[in-house]
Amino acid sequence: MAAPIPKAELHLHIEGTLEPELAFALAEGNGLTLPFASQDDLRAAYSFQDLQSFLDLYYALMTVLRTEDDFADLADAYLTRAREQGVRHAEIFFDPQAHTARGVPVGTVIRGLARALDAAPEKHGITTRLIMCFLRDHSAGSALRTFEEARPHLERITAIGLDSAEVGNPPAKFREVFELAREAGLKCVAHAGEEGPPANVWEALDVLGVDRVDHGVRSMEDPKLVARLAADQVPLTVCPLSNLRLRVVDRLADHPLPAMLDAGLMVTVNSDDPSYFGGYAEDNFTAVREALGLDEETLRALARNSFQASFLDETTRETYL
Ligand code: ES4
Ligand code: ZN
Repeated sequence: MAAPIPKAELHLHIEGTLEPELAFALAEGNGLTLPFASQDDLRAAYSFQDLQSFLDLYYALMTVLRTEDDFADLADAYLTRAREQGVRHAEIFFDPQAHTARGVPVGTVIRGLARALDAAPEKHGITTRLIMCFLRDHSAGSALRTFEEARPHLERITAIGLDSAEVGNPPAKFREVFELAREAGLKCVAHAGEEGPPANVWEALDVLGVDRVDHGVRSMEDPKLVARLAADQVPLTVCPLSNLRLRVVDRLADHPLPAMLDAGLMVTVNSDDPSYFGGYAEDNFTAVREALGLDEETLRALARNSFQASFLDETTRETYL
């Protein structure tokens, strides 16, 4: 790889960085047997029809994560890969309910991740933030209970987010937990307009009051929404290889990224679930350069946007630009 462009990663599910090798090692350490004979067998299952078929495997495989050390190992492995891909700052999602629902306390998850993240500036040259996501296919009550369980750890958390199955689970369902988070001084983001319609992006903005929209690619179907996103320079964390693998687009060459840039949107390029979608941060930059013919100046602008759209304070942000 040529020297990768320094960038921030703003859309990264830590559970989606679980590589087959680590999954088998953690399974063995925890006395579990995976329903795959080998790492190659597991990789062969990474052929997805849509978001749900991916989520089924994603939730199944992450059951190997049990102990604080497991979460620290997962995050440290990601940070090693991220640095090789030019990442200098990472705002990392985690899914507490995917772990608490199977008996792993939220404190175990947060302490494990935080241990690796605390070491990251010195060990990897990467600063980080943590974003706690709620699973939108679980109830609003479950999100509220999870938020209260995480309250003792909120000083570790910068923002809340909303992820998992979008269709049928619109943002407004989670109005209350987003209000509580804002009262607690947290930033807010939500996946919207990935598989779901532009109406979900409107709701994320106007009902949840999000500071960034994750994905948002289907916003391009609604010219009034595009005008709103451009006027307010709402950051959109776009994930090209994810959109390809989950069949949001048929071919990378059809991806709306160039049209989004032409419309004056504040777009960033990110990796989502890199272990599953075939590429980390720089791999996504390379893929869009090759498939969409983006020039060096545009790629630099995307990297600059990634720092601009981050939750770093103004002074720290300046040091990256
Ligand atoms: C996700 Cl690609 C994607 N979309 C929605 N939720 C997710 N959780 C992990 N990856
Ligand atoms: Zn995502």
